[in-house]
Amino acid sequence: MASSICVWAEPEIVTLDLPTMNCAICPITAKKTLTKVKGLTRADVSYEDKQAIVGFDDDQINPETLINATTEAGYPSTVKQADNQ
Ligand SMILES: [Cu+2]
Repeated sequence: MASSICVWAEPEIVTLDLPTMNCAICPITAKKTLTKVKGLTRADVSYEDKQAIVGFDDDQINPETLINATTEAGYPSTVKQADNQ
């Protein structure tokens, strides 16, 4: 579970809140935007939850890169604290 000290090049996963997604097309647009980001390994965007589960290679990008990408597409996002659910 705890992976704060991780020597493996294993992809990070963050959940982004995308509160401005307001129709069924939004997650498609958001996903398209995210998948253009180099280093992205996964993008599951849920309109129902207004969030995106995003995997990325933290050698190449960081959550801020992802936030910037969605914000540029019109969906300002924040990292949801993933302590548990
Ligand atoms: Cu929309």
